[in-house]
Amino acid sequence: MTDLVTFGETMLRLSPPRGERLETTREFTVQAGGAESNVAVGAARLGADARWLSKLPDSPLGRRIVTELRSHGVTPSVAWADGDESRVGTYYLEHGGEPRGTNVIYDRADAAITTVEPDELPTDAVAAADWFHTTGITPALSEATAETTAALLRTAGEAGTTRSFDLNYRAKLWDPETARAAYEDLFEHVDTLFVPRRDAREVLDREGGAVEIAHGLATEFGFDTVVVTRGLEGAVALHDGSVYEQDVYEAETFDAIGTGDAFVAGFVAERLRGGDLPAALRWGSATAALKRTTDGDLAVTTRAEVRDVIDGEGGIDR
Ligand code: KDG
Repeated sequence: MTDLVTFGETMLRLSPPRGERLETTREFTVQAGGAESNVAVGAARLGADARWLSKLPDSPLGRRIVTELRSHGVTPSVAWADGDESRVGTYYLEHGGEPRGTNVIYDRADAAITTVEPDELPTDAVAAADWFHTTGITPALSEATAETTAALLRTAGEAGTTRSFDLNYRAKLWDPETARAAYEDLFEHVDTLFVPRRDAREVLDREGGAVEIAHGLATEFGFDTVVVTRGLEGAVALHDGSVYEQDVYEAETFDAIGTGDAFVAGFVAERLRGGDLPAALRWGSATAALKRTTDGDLAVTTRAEVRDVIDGEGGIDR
């Protein structure tokens, strides 16, 4: 039985070397990147049996994504589209540095996943899994992805699979009002919500601090668990009426993209091993810290490294 199933788009991430501009670079590093496969990779690296569901063109670019995810221990379950008629989404990432911010440019309109239907995917794998995870990026992509997201959450709910949803609001994909309406339609099918405090305020129209936000959302939508992330201020979780706080672990940031997904991966991996809420928050936070030290979307780490972060052990291993 699979521990974790995720569903969403994975793109090719193209980034110039640090210090070079998109306008002038002659070189790109190419990596796979997508919030839901980032979670699957992070959790697989921590020992979970993880499967990722998506749709890709049957082309060298589509196969490249599958090969990269497989190399990290994820099982891809892909609906293959005609390789000549469909496309892989791409995103360009120009690293920032004071005083210039990091810039993401999407080139993902009409990617293969925008036509996905639930019956193209192994929905029985969702029903058989312990945990199903998806994010607020997927319903933003097309009507078909929104409907498939809802269908998979329903399937998971009927089967008793725990369902988590990371809000992951992306302003370049839609506006706050449209996003909020779509999220609220899905919330009744979600057990654990991950939400950045800023998005709770700006997209979900919530007021107050993290604890108040978590209580409000849990009361209104019936979540078992709400995890509100607050960047460098750490995370707050509300679970079965109790509040838990988690600080961030210090990290030298090399690449912040994928930090939130690494947090979810560590959290879910620990819950799947039977860890309680405080332990899951520690694993989430430590996995996120390790992600920040490496290039690319993926949390390429090990259980021993996460344990060392939690235990405060680092330094040179020789
Ligand atoms: O969370 C990291 C994601 O933002 C990155 O993988 C790209 O999936 C992506 C998106 O849609 O922004």
